[in-house]
Amino acid sequence: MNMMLRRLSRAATAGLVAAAALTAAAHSAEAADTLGSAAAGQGRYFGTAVAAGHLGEADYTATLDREFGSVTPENEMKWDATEPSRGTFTFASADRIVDHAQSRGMDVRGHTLVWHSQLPSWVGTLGASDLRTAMKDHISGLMGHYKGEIHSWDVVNEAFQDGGSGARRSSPFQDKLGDGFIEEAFRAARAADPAAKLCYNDYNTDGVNAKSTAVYNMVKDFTSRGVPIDCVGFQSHFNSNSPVPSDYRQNLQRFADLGVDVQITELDIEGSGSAQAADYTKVVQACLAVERCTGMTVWGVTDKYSWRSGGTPLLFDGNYAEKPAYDAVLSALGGSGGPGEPGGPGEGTATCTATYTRTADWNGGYNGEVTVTAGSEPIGSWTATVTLPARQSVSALWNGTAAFNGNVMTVRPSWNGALAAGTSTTFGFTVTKNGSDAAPAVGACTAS
Ligand code: 9MR
Repeated sequence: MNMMLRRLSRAATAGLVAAAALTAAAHSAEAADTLGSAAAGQGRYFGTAVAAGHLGEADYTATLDREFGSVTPENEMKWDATEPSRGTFTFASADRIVDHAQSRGMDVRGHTLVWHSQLPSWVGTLGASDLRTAMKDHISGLMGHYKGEIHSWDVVNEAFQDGGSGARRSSPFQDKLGDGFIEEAFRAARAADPAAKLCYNDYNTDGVNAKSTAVYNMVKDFTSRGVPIDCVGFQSHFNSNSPVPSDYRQNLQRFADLGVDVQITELDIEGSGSAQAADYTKVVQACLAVERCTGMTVWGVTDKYSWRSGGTPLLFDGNYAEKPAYDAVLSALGGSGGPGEPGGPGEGTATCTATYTRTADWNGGYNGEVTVTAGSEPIGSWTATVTLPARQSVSALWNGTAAFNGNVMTVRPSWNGALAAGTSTTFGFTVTKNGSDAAPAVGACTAS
């Protein structure tokens, strides 16, 4: 497909997905029992970094699709991945993530346009004037490809040094273009996609310190001079050397008071058990306490694929089981009864299966029915997920209660939770096709 066709089809898909997301939002207040739906109930998004290479793994995508409302490509939108040689753009891996997210009604964060790392070597060889042109071309080429499809872009990443000086970090951009490269990048980004929120993103800026104060002063300068900036990203990679700062909320608040949104963009906290859970609680509570903290992203779905996998810093273990940190985040977000929570499904050894049939069909819609059957033990309750194809929406449901996260409908019993071993119940729903006759996918049934 040539570039122009690709852009047109990307734009068409984005419009349809926006409609699907609106449908889902109308239902999201009914129950808050996944990270994404619970956060949505607080007016926030809850996202994760995603690697295209893992999307073929069923447990990975099942967890991603069930729990998260936003994705950030972990490496696929970086300069080395998208413009490995000058003027030649490669979008296949990033497209895969964006397409997956859009088909499930998830938002996408763009990461990242201008960064000293994962930068192809040709960029460093350019003289100042050529480098300026190349930077602007990279921004317009990458943002243009996804125009209208990205809720926030990390325009510039990690431009400040660690330590007490608050100085800029050496990079081809800093060394050849000077401090002004950041402003130039933001202006080029606004022109390339006026609908995207434009963020500055960094680490070790989570508490009040010399580095965060240097970023703060830059943002203050930008807002006072009308340089386009909408948000600041706080990566929030924590461990025992870099714990959750006690002034985290105050730091987020001082940036918000400059008139920009704040986002937690790459959250992970090394550790385990209740200590890790308590630290995650602090982070979620800090974001919820700051009105302009619009959402949180954890830096990966499962510990086994984390960049710090040895430190087990995420919410799902290597087998996709919810960790105490998961329960803590869900609870801090106001959710309850999530999979694996006390009293929720996924506890104990009871099992169930779910099968789907279409029981009625007409031009604009159809009725679906899911049969839930208990395994060899009696069950007290069950949960089944139904993933709707793009464009379809549910207009009615019976013999169950539904919560929506994007296109994923999580159904729990209304009166029909308890089943003797080997017996079945059904729930049904009416779908508006909106031009798509595809069948929904019924995911794993969990029993408790
Ligand atoms: O998680 C990313 C890892 O897979 C890459 O190897 C690494 C290369 O620099 O980048 C990691 O993501 C980084 C992010 O892009 C920017 N902030 C720090 C993240 C962790 O290193």
